[in-house]
Amino acid sequence: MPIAVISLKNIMNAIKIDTKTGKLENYTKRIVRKLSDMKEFYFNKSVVDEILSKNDPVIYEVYAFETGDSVGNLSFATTILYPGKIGNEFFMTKGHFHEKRDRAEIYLGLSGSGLMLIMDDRGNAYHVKIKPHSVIYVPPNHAHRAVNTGKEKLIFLAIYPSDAGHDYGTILEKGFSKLVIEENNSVRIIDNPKFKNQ
Ligand code: PAN
Ligand code: ZN
Repeated sequence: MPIAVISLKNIMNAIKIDTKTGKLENYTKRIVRKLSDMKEFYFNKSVVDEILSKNDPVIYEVYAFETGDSVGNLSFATTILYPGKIGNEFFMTKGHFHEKRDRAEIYLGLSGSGLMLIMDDRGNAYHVKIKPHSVIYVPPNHAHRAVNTGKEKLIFLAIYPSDAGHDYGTILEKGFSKLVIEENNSVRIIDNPKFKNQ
């Protein structure tokens, strides 16, 4: 509970986002995800190993303002997803279902361009473009992953119930049913041959 009390005190003033850098004022948690933190999430393991033998690029950063995990509260976070590819697969977030599956979420694009993959628990997936001023609704019971298909940083704000939680394990085990790749200089969304539908 102390976290909720401190956070609510902090939130009695508006919180600024620097839309150029994606930094959120007064954040309570910062996460930096490097390739080594998410190497199992990319399709081509040998390309991952080859890159990691030379360097360990930052794929994305998150600045979160979390208000504890009590029911009824909302938390929010900015994500700065860098441009780049692992082989032909664009830089992306790990992606997750919410631990409490029925918790929905809203994304708001702030800078750059990319897309959100949204998938139900049977692997049925669709995508929505994310760019400045676009609002994306992630329905309950759907996994979600952001992909940077552009040349600039992709920056967005996510707003989610504070008790939602993140289940990365299911994605680690089964993967996403779609991959977002570059082919002949264009963005393609293809079926993931490694997706496990069980
Ligand atoms: C977002 C994500 C954020 C990072 O705030 O947590 O973009 O992606 P991963 O959590 O998949 O690493 C969100 O969806 N929160 O619920
Ligand atoms: Zn989420």
